[in-house]
Amino acid sequence: MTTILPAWYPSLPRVRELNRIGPNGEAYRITVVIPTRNESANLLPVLAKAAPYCDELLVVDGHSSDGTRELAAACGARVILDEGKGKGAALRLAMREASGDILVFVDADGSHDPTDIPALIAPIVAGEADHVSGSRMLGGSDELHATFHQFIRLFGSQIITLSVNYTQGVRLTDCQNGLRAIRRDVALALDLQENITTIEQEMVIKTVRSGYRLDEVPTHEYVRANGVSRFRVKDVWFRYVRSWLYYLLFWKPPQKL
Ligand SMILES: Nc1nc2c(ncn2[C@@H]2O[C@H](COP(=O)(O)OP(=O)(O)OP(=O)(O)O)[C@@H](O)[C@H]2O)c(=O)[nH]1
Ligand SMILES: [Mg+2]
Repeated sequence: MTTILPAWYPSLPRVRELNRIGPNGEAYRITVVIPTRNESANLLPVLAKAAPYCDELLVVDGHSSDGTRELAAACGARVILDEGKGKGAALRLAMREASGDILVFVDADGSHDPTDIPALIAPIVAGEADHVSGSRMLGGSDELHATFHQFIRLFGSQIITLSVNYTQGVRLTDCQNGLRAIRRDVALALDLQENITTIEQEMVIKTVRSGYRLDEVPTHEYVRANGVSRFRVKDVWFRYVRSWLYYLLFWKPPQKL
């Protein structure tokens, strides 16, 4: 992959301590998927830090009007346009389009640290997990604790996590994080349906209920680098509650691979 970075940008070494060879000698191709919607002010360091850890840098863009796509392409990323339905639909498109065996999802707003990628993929490469979620409860968050709105988000998220733990016999700490890695064949087998950020809990619940192995690693969440969050609980709470209850109680797991 050719990465063109501005002359002033500090050069980064190519792939470092990233083991992509499994116990039986199988080599995994890694695709980092970065969903973007008007993130030109934040994208460059995310691309630069993620590039050394992957074979394919796939930016899936939500019809940005601020030059995000042009910037991503100039940095050597492969850029695709989503269907205009939201982040969940964008990730589902990227799952179909990606060429990697392991997909790593990293937000473009600076909330996630791409240097967590080796820790996220290690259990999959070792054959010990099919899906690994970053956990803000284990790694800390600068975004979840300060305001009443953040408290409501955290409270709702914890209720969902507890319900998954006690109905499925697991001990998860974070069902909503956007930072995660998953085997591509498993992601496709989950037959994901959500169009917005409810896709995170859909992925977690379907992984557990289908009998795939879900692991968590501590990852820290940072405040978005530039711009303001568009997430409003009042606009989406109903979709979170509906998808949570549907996938946990009514959805029937497909045949496991
Ligand atoms: N392709 C695509 N990406 C999106 C879309 N909506 C948001 N994103 C990206 O998805 C990532 C997470 O976005 P959100 O969590 O919805 O928004 P946010 O403003 O970061 O809000 P917080 O959850 O508070 O951090 C960011 O990189 C966004 O640019 C969309 O419709 N399409
Ligand atoms: Mg964010």
